[in-house]
Amino acid sequence: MSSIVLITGATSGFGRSCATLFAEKGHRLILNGRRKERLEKLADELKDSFGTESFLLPIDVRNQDAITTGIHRLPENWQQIEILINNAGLAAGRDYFEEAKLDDWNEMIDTNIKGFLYVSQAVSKGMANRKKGHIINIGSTAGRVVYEKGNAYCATKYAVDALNQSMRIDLLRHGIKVTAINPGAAETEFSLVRFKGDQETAASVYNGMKPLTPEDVAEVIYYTTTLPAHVCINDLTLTCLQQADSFYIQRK
Ligand code: NDP
Ligand code: 8X3
Repeated sequence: MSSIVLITGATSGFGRSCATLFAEKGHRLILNGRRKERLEKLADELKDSFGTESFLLPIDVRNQDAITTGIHRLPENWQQIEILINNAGLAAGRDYFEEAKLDDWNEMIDTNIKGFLYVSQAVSKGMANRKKGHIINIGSTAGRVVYEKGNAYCATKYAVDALNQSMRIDLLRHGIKVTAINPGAAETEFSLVRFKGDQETAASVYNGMKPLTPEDVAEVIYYTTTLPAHVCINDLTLTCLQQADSFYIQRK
């Protein structure tokens, strides 16, 4: 059955892989991200490959007015969002607590928590009215076990965990599914963004290991949407074979 799926952060990594997989499965997509040209190219590719209809929301999730209005004023035939993949996010920097840049902390908190909240609330209002929907929140192993120099990034992912639990409870009365997906290390643009374009440092994060791919994560996300109506995965952590948690990694 074809549903409308809103994916935040669809220009790269997990979001992009989810867009491809959900398109392949026949869904209609609302694609969000700041890099409009990437969204346009992706939408064209999905149209060519699968005949997918996409609606673009090239909005910074930190922009409260723009993101809220953008979601509330979707065209009539795009309003019935059934699945939200709350994925847009980033790590900025990896520094000792007393040395970290306040701008990095602000950017992560504004995106990973505040932007996440704006999108979630705008979408959940419609889902609550329709008494139907599935919200998938992308957390992290960093929201389960804190690691050295993870400070504010870990805190934002602990916040996603808390908000996931909170949404599951508050939206229970509306019959809305809420699922946290907590991936471990996955090779996307994540580390390149975290280390501000330093390719060598970004690549070293995955030295001696075969990390998750964005396609692996998309497969697991998709699986959670295929279960019978009465079954909800509330929380799911996945890592590559060589990683047990944020701390224990068996590198070759
Ligand atoms: P990428 O950097 O590849 O993708 C991040 C996506 O988020 C991009 O599409 C980016 O789009 C979007 N984004 C970032 N900031 C904003 C913003 N302000 N407004 C709208 N979109 C934004 O990284 P991943 O795919 O790895 O990361 C996706 C999520 O997964 C993040 O929440 C991350 O914390 C989490 N995660 C990542 C892991 C990993 O090891 N890779 C593991 C666990 C969790 P654009 O720049 O065009 O706006
Ligand atoms: C991303 C995984 O371990 O780099 O959330 O924090 S990690």
